[in-house]
Amino acid sequence: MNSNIDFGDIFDKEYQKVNKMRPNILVVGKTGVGKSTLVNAIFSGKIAETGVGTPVSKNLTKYEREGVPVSIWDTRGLELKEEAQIQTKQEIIDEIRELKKENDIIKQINVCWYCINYLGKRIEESEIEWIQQIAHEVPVIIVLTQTQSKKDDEFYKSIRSMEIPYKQVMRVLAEPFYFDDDMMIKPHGLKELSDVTFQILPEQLRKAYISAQKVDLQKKINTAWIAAGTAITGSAASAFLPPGADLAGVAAAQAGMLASITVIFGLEFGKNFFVSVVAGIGSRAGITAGITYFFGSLAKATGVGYVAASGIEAAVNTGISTALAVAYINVCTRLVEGRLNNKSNEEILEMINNEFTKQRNEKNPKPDGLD
Ligand SMILES: Nc1nc2c(ncn2[C@@H]2O[C@H](COP(=O)(O)OP(=O)(O)O)[C@@H](O)[C@H]2O)c(=O)[nH]1
Ligand SMILES: [Mg+2]
Repeated sequence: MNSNIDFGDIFDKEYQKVNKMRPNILVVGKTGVGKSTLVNAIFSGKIAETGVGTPVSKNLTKYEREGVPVSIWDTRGLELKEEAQIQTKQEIIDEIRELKKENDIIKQINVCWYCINYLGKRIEESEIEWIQQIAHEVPVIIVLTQTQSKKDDEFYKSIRSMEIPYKQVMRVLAEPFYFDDDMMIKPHGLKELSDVTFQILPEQLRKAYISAQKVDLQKKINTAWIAAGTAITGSAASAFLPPGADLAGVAAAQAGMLASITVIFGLEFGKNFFVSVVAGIGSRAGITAGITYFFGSLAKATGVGYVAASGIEAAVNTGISTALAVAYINVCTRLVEGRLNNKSNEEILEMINNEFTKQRNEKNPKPDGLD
């Protein structure tokens, strides 16, 4: 029914737009402090375990995973003895500088998480110097990992008072910490770290970051809504279709809008989800009058051909697209929140349709979870 639209291709195009602008995050710290655990807690797809590492230089490897638009940079050689480390550290600094020289935000390190294990309660002079060197090259967030207490104790104060041009000192616990069977500290600080990172990143890389992270749903909703607005405004200009016009353009614009929302919601809503659920929206027969506008199916639905069918005014098109965006964002939100576990694609489709009908009757439709 939607044979003229290649949904897989539309998804790939939207993903590539975001993927091109992926941020580079350098994660540094001694072995065992909790770097991998932290990366896996903040981003979708367990990049630290399953990501593919590409050596970028002698001492830097970047880890990436399909569907998660972020690159995690890891250092090598810092497990070595003290003397060997001095040289490695200098080489790493040189490599960071080299990347910076290109003056291209997508090639350089955009932010560094310098991880220190809070449980150790101490930091050596040589490590302080090392952080200082990095902080002169790139924005550094000092991350105190495995923090159990958020009391401002001496260790925390001593880290904060270090003479290093860091951006922030953040305390996190990436996974629950168990004392006994019945005593547990919940993870904390992840959303806060994620937000500070987001603020530091260049504007152009923020959308990819929002897509890759999984700890801040609010940002996904807000960003998806902005993306929908941009798509709707863009297509409104060309939305009045004189009789005889092809509806494929409107249809592709709507599909593109939904693809861009899907990408922002992230990996769990990959291409398969998009192709199987979204393609279904326009192909369901006998549903509301509004939804038959989707994906160029209007002409078929009215049964009178293009002349009558293509006279869609911009305002009508905008209203439909807006209601569709809100419906889709609301359903994606519920999916992320785990409220729709075990629902089939067919049931999800039904839910989008019901939401759409509801939003069509709203004067001023907006996603539920909007800031
Ligand atoms: N409970 C708990 N354990 C953690 C946390 N972060 C790290 N760990 C543990 O510390 C160990 C080393 O963590 P890992 O992430 O592999 O450290 P890395 O070498 O810096 O990548 C693992 O056994 C983790 O389970 C945390 O936030 N909570
Ligand atoms: Mg690790």
